[in-house]
Amino acid sequence: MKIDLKSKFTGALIGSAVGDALGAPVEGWSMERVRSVYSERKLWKMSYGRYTDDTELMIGVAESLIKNKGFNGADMARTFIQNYDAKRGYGPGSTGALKRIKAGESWKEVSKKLFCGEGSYGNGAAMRIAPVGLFYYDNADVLREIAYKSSLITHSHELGKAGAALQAFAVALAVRGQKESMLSELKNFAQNNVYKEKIRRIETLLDKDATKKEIIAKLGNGMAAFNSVPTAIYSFLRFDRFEDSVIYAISLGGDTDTIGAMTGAISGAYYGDGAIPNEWIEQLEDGEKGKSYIKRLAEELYVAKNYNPNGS
Ligand code: R7I
Ligand code: MG
Ligand code: MG
Repeated sequence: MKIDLKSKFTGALIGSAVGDALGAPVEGWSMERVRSVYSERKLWKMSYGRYTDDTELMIGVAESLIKNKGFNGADMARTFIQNYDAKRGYGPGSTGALKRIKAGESWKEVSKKLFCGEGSYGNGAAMRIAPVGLFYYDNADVLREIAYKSSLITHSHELGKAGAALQAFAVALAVRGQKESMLSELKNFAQNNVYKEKIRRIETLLDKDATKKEIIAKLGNGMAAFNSVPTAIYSFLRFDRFEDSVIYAISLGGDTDTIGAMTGAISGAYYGDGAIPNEWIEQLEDGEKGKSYIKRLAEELYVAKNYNPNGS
């Protein structure tokens, strides 16, 4: 079945927000503890439809790409700062970077000073990257370049940036309908050995119907980009329905809102917004920048993409 492009753009952004809101109440929990509140029932109930920093930052990425018809680092940083709501639960590195940019330091330099000058390899750049994957879905080189530049606002560690680029490319491949060929495409795309190894592991694990414990041990479920991005890709590839992938991702415990958001972005980009359970969309918050606004952003991103088809 052919799914139209606009539905894929909406699916990616709403899918990401849904995964975030579904995983948020259990963020940081073990796999066993998640099982104690989310039963093995087929469709989980979204009890609390509030999204977190993952979605708030993703909204900022989309707003800035739309406004500038492409990437503008100073504007994207400013947009993150304007949207920042501490109650959404930001990571310490991202909070520190945005505070320093607000105080006048350069958006290109601040993130390099974090973590004793190593820069962050947290998943904060990857979890917000879906709009970059959509806007540059047909141009892998520009996609990588913009994923790196947009990551730099908060994350300068190579593993943080490469994780964001890999997640963006997974979203792009999903938009293009390339599920069967996703792993071989990702293998060609990845330049960093840590991610190359993780992609090899995804392949092996998919072949053998692995247990959740194995996935946690071999791919990871923590806050580092090299643990959560591969797990999101695996969760998408293992199943054939949006809800099965997102439920699985969150059931692993750990950084559940973020792995849920990343899995939701890839799955939504593949299946389109029509595949996201209504029960979840209904529960998702709808305030000033809630689900109606996110849907509108997806449509505007789609229009902006058509206005700038080469994605330059
Ligand atoms: O990546 P970031 O924005 O955090 C995102 C997470 C998601 O789970 C959100 O849902 C929210 O809860 O926060 O924020 P960072 O602080 O840059 O990175 C997250 C964590 O990764 C850090 O707090 C560290 O624990 C770890 N980390 C590092 N540890 C040691 N050395 C990231 N980079 C390093 C490092 O270089
Ligand atoms: Mg979060
Ligand atoms: Mg998280």
